Amino acid sequence: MILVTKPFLPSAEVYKKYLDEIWSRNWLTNNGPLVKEYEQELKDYLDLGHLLYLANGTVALQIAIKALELRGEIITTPFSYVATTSSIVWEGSSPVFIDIDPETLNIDSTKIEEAITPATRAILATHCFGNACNIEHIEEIAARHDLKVIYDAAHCFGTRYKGKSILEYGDISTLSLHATKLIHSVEGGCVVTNSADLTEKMSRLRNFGHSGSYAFDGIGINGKNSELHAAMGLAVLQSADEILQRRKQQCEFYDGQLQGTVIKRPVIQEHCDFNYAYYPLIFENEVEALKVKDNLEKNNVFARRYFYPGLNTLDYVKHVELPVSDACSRSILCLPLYHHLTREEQSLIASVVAKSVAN
Ligand code: T4K
Repeated sequence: MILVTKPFLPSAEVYKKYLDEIWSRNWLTNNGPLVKEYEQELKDYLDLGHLLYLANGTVALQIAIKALELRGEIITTPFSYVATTSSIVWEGSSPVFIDIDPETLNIDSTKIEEAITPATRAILATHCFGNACNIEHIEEIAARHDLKVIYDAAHCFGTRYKGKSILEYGDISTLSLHATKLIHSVEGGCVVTNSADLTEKMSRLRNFGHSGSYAFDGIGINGKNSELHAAMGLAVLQSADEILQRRKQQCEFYDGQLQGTVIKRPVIQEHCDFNYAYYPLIFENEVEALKVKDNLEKNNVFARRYFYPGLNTLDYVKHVELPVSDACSRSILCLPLYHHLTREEQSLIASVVAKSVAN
């Protein structure tokens, strides 16, 4: 059985070395030494000034929204994982969905201004599948209308934009380090900002609002992560170069195998040094996508409909029709992609896809 992804496992020996440290210290969580070491290594690897390691990418979004004190309308994308929208609603704001760009699958920045109302507080855009949004345009609009910008960069470990980590853009960017991600720590996430003040504030927010052992500064949540997760993160990070490099080769291999078919692929935003996190294919319509999915399943291959259904159809949001996103959600499939996926497996998958669209 070939699933859409398979978490990367580091050598058990490397992981055990970190576990031995944990056993000898008897320190398991609450900003322990491995969490600090992991934060530093992530900053070094990604070349970032400020980063906080959190429990997951969802709490990272919630903390970002809370830190920027957003209450009102947040303009956002309908084409993302559910956490992008649920975190807005969870934090007491309303998502205002606008359509996506048919080429990049990211929020269509030309549609932002017409959605701005006196209640608009921010733009929350996903760099979908690791591909950059139209950052310049989003930030120019945000500056003109005095709006905050959060990027859901859950898929973006290793993506660079204009020569620096994509996580450096926006007021805050969030990352996921979930087991299914390119680089992971089982569960995990990060918030990244260029502001030392915001970092300090988010550090309090992730720790119940503690400003001292017996002192609190505002409301907080438990967004911390543990020494065991940091240990896995540190062990996986040792293979980051190899993982990123192999992923690129695997995507290029799929490209080669699918060359000549009529299947559409997202266009990578200019100036984006993409991380090849996912391999999405956009078919002509839903019938075609489901036919391919079905044929793959007959061969024990399980592609996924990321992202279906559109977030504008969730039962706790105001429904709007968004033709590009609605059509894309129905006609997209992500092919299996993970470190140990072999050339033979990729060839089989590509040939089933190619034959399905030819018939
Ligand atoms: N924003 C965006 C844009 C996101 O994509 C996500 C998460 C978030 C925010 C929130 O970040 P986190 O709070 O998760 O850190 C998966 C992941 O659970 C989720 O993290 C991810 N996005 C989303 C795109 O994909 P599912 O529902 O597809 O997961 P699941 O359990 O079906 O797993 C996918 C495949 O991986 C399955 O075929 C089985 C395989 N698998 C999975 C796990 C967990 C394994 O082989 N081993 C495993 O341990 O959501």
